[in-house]
Amino acid sequence: MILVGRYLSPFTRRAAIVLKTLNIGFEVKHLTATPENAELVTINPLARVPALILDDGEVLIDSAAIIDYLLEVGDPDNTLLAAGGGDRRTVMRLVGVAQGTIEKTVGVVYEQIKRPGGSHHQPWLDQLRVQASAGFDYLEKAATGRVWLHGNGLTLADVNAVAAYDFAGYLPFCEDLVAGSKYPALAELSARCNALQAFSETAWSG
Ligand SMILES: N[C@@H](CCC(=O)N[C@@H](CS)C(=O)NCC(=O)O)C(=O)O
Repeated sequence: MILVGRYLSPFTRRAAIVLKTLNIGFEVKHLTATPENAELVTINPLARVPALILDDGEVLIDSAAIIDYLLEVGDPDNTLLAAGGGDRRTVMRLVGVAQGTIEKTVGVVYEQIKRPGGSHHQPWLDQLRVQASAGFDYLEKAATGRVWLHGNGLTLADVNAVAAYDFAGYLPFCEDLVAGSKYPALAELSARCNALQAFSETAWSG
């Protein structure tokens, strides 16, 4: 199968981490995410990444749909996400906050790079920063005093939280969100996760 996107995208990275954690073989194809990219538009009409092209040509669009499929075929013991009940709801809540934090952090970047002449709309940028910071605050609280965000091992909650935290540190447009020692528990969680191949092999190196 082919994962379309590059690891700078936290949405692509979270799908890649799940692929690697579950030992599912895949290739990566980097296509620039703009509507002018005709090849990407044939894969995803929205011209967004990630997409996952299965071996029979079927295309999965959106990281949530990709991960849903990967868990179905590659995680029969439900290690990354419990099959049901309170454990599943807790992980999904943390995943939801982390995914929203990623969306707001990506928004902070886009607000600064997509407008002409380096301009931006300050009230909207401020709001995005407040929302992203609230997400990181929430995840920091959840990570404090714990090895993993939920239970005794790596779950989808850790994958998403680390994808969010690491992404913010990758780019000058958003690194201040997590700079310094603002989030010690998330920094520790990131270090712990990045000791695993699924994370280190998908870390963005520029
Ligand atoms: N909800 C989507 C979001 C994907 C997304 O926004 N990806 C970004 C890259 S980080 C993208 O393709 N941006 C281009 C655009 O939206 O125009 C997912 O989880 O896959």
